[in-house]
Amino acid sequence: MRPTFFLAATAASLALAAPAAKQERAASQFKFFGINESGPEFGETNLPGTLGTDYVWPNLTTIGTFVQQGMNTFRVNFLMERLTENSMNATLNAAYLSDLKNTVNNITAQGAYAMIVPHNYGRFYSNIITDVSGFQTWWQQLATQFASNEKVIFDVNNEFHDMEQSLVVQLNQAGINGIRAAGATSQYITVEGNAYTGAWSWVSSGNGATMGNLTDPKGLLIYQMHQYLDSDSSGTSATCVSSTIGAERLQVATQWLKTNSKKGIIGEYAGGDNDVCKTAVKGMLNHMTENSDVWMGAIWWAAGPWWGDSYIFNLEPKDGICFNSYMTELKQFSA
Ligand SMILES: *[C@@H]1O[C@H](CO)[C@@H](O)[C@H](O)[C@H]1NC(C)=O
Ligand SMILES: *[C@@H]1O[C@H](CO)[C@@H](O)[C@H](O)[C@H]1NC(C)=O
Ligand SMILES: *[C@@H]1O[C@H](CO)[C@@H](O)[C@H](O)[C@H]1NC(C)=O
Ligand SMILES: *[C@@H]1O[C@H](CO)[C@@H](O)[C@H](O)[C@H]1NC(C)=O
Ligand SMILES: CC(=O)N[C@H]1CO[C@H](CO)[C@@H](O)[C@@H]1O
Repeated sequence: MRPTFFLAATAASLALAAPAAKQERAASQFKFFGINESGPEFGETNLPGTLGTDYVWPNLTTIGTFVQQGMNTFRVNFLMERLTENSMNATLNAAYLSDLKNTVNNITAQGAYAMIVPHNYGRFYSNIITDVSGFQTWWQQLATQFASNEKVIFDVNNEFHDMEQSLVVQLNQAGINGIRAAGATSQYITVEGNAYTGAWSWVSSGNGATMGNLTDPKGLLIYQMHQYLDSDSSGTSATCVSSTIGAERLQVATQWLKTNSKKGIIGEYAGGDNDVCKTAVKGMLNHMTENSDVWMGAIWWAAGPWWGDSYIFNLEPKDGICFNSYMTELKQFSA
């Protein structure tokens, strides 16, 4: 365990050094580069749960620190059940919505993008969502709240898995339709695939054969994939398979994006605090900037006030294991 005073001092000096570092960094091809913000989706076994006990909103001062470091995209994770209790077409919960809007508006007022994502795995109260039109209504209701904020990015749902492939496609299309019907017509939308939207398995899982048919009248669709570098790509180990695994695991997805003339983003990735992972992460990001005709950005998993000292991918400035070890490297890729 690292002494806290050391982390605090380093965070402060990094913040002060930010303007100079910004000039030194290599020009990046990324449009979006940032961090997942966790907290509002915590305590998912206690619904709706209590703010401050079961869940927490991101620390906006911390987001300011990341913006100074060159990060321009924050993926704000939240739960559908806390917005619409019991039914997908329920009235939006005023307190949760207000906190979500406050978070989003603060991020976008800082000039960054706020990607909002129901962290629901295609489920509502643990049941696979089969009410496709209800899901469209749900998105239309929420997107109305953000229709005029051009720096919002809509992420239809986090990591569908173990579902009918055709249902995953239908739900994504319903999400797109609901968002556009809300009058949110200028924003990017990211769709996610089945099988936890893994980049490494994008084609073998069946996503590749079906997801390409999604349509957006505004042409602002981005395919969001996730990629961890541990043995089973689950993001549960700080050990990476090899120092080249990052670029290797994206090869097939890169080719799919090119063949189908689509854009992609890696919405979750991380590596443990060790040299093999650091090289693998850099290799992955380099592969993406070399293929910036299809890859638009990358978002680290994760920051958030409640991850704690021991979380292997914690990028929170105060106590995050990865803040000191990765921030300098990541800054080179900032958008
Ligand atoms: C947010 O972070 C700042 C600086 O890292 C800290 O001073 C502040 O106490 C935090 N706020 C909350 C509510 O935890
Ligand atoms: C809300 O959805 C339920 C099904 O989940 C449906 O029975 C009900 O009619 C809907 N209510 C409105 C106002 O749309
Ligand atoms: C964001 O919130 C922080 C913490 O409340 C505040 O200090 C800052 O001024 C806000 N920034 C903007 C752009 O609203
Ligand atoms: C579109 O759907 C058809 C069948 O419904 C399928 O054969 C085709 O491969 C799909 N194309 C893409 C790019 O997903
Ligand atoms: C890879 C990883 O850390 N996944 C975690 C993401 O966050 C949710 C809750 O927000 C956890 O349940 C996952 O384990």
